[in-house]
Amino acid sequence: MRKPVILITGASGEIGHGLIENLAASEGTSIVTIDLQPLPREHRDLVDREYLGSILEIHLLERILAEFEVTTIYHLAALLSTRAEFTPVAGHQVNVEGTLKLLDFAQSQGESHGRPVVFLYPSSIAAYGLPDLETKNTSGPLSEHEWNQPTTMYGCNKLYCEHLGKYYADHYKQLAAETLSGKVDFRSIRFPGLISAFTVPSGGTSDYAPEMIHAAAQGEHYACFVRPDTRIPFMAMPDAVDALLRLAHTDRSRLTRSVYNIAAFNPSAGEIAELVRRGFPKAQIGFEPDLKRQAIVDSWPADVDDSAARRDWGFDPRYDLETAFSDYLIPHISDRY
Ligand code: AKB
Repeated sequence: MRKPVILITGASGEIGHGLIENLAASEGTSIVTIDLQPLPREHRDLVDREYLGSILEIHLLERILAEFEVTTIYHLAALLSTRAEFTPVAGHQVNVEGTLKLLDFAQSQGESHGRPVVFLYPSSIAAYGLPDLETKNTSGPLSEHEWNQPTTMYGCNKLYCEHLGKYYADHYKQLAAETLSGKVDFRSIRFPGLISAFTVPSGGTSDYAPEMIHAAAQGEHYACFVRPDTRIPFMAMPDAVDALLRLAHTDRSRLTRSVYNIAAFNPSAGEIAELVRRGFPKAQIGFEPDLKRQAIVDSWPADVDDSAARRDWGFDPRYDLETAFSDYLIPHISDRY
């Protein structure tokens, strides 16, 4: 008999950090992880098996298939938007080919144990691409289907994989004599920029917000790479982890779509700097826009419409902008440094 487990890819990254702690806290949950980087020491005891390696290594997935019965997959592994612009082919390999391998793995798992594998896929506001600032500033909160014209490799990868997931869930091998779809229960969240008190991201283009606050807490000068008026949606990490768990646990019959926007607050970079200065009065923050990274953030929406997530699965973030700083970020980050 194979042991039922939850599989997390990219488990050593930012979302994995909070997700492992939450999942491990619920009794009877067994966790298997894959990442190129080892898990932090405090997480090693929380998981049943840690595989060190790439999601592109097919023999790793075969070993997991042979040994475990995977019920749910949180596919967090990805090369983020800035990094993928420097190495687009590697970005495509990890973000698209890696996701394809995981979807195929989920299909095999579902076929072998007979139940659909719940597949959680973090997509991103990078799936959008607005043509210019005027359109961005006048189009209001975007729904999931609007302006799906990403300008980055990462955004293209995310948008395509949203479709790939739907294909596996609904149309997989649709010309075969027997019905093979329905073995992957694909559910995706388009995340805004995420800000964690415990980890600092690397390789993203929304990184200016977390970098600004972590630099201030360490007494370091920070040169923000976007203009003060730059506005995109953000969210505190605990709300992102709660959202993944809540979507994973919602009865499929309540879901009217497979891709959901979520958002919590959408401050400008200047407003973030003010809040950071309020928490850390000695913060030294300057603005030195990098025009190329600026163009990427300018193509992302100023706000998104998350009414479908609120209606279908009760998305309701705990933190707004004020409380994210006062109750979560400032106290925890101050403790950390
Ligand atoms: C990035 O900046 O690439 C990510 C994202 C917005 O998905 N944080």
